[in-house]
Amino acid sequence: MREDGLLTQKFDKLLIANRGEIAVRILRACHELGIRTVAVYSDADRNALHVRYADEAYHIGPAPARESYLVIEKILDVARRSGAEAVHPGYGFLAERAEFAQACVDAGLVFVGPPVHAIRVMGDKLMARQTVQAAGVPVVPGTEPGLNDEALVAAADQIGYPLLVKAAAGGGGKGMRPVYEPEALPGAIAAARREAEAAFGDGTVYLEKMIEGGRHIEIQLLADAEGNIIYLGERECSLQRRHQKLIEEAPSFVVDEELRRRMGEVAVAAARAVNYVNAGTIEFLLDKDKNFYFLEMNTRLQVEHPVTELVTGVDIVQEQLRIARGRRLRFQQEDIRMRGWAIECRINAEDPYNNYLPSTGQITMSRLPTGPGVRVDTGVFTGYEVTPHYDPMISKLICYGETRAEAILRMRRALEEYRIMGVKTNIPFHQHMMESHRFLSGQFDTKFVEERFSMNEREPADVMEAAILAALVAHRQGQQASQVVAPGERDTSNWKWYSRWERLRR
Ligand code: MV4
Repeated sequence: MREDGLLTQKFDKLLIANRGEIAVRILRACHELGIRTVAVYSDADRNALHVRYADEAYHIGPAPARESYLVIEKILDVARRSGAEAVHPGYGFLAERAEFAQACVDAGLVFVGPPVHAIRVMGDKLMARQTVQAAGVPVVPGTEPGLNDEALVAAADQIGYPLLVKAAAGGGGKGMRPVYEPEALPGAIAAARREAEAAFGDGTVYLEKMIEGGRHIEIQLLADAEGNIIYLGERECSLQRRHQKLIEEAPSFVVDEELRRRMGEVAVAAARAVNYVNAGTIEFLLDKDKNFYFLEMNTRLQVEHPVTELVTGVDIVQEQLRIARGRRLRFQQEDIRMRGWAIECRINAEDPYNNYLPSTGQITMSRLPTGPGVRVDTGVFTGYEVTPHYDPMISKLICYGETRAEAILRMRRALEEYRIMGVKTNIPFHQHMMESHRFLSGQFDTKFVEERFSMNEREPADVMEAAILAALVAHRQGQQASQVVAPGERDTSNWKWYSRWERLRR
């Protein structure tokens, strides 16, 4: 074991400390690599897909996660009983809990993830900010650690308004408060502190200047135990609602080769600052002038990893397992090429026509879309019972095309094919978004879904047409700047897309 709590060594049997689609995704990678698999399940998951796919499955308690999937001792007990030599935490649940990674390593188990130290540093958002800033990574103007309320108020005038009060122990938007004028600051600090204390047992808060109209762009990284770190390009994750991502794509409409290289190199420097190993993601905020700032590092496999897999051809979960087995990265930075475009729609059991209210019950019928450029990652099937105990995401629909336009056309076609009965889903939301001129033209930021997107409004046809053309022109300029069309020469490929789009429009 390394001093920072990293253990890498060959293993032949792995326990998956998770459920649902991500447990299934990890099982698939294991089966491809000849690794034997151990699943765990709660009362609510007796018939789940991950239980059926695994070589062995162990019951770990009642449906509520805090009595099953979140109980470290139960997971370790199954590892002991089954003879598993490694643990993959997936995302959510125990994935970013340093004490879980530590407990695995203490039990002699390989934790398929980063060193304990890296989880700890990046888990404290204020410490993460300090650490990467010292490594030359741009952060949003804000406060240093160790300031009392008085010092925070004094620092605020330097930073300027609007600003955000953030909880050090927060992350993912938890415990964040906007402040628009000085009079509101002391109250916001006190409230944020109280909230953070209650939620995380740590009331530490800090201030950051608020970047308005920014986009959420994240860089996927892979790092091996020898210190080789590469970036697999970016994902555009701005389409969110209440900090839940709904649609992700790779590449981003607004990132060109040069910006990708700069963001990638900065992301590698951030990871290197904590001696990072395994798969990880650096979240950046990209402002209107294309300045980018470090927000957080996610020290886990992410929900949206498939869009990166489709455009790079790298199987991220297989790479995680290889890295954890102590192997060197199989790729150098020059080997990584992004090709085509991938879009992911998260299919949630919720009602987009009723304030996204979660929908539960038995799935009486499920017919998945397939065909060219379509991938579905799911843990559910006909007969499956959607319960209120876990996340409402029941599947991920990922479409690939040579261009963004082709990916969108395939997504529309796939959403049309998709049939789920028994629970309500947000498929209509995605269909509506795939028609939205703002989505088609790539003009959206993190506020778009909540503030400017309505399920009830229809955009007029002429606005749609203008937007489609704008999107196609912008896309071609960004993608194929070197392909010159002679003056007067009609660009027929644009027209082909345009007419197909026209036909698909309802
Ligand atoms: C910000 C910000 C604007 N300015 N920080 C939200 C999640 C967490 N990772 C940080 N978040 C933000 N931090 C500064 N200084 C805006 C957000 C934010 C956001 C970021 C990414 C995606 C969606 C978001 C929605 C609301 C706010």
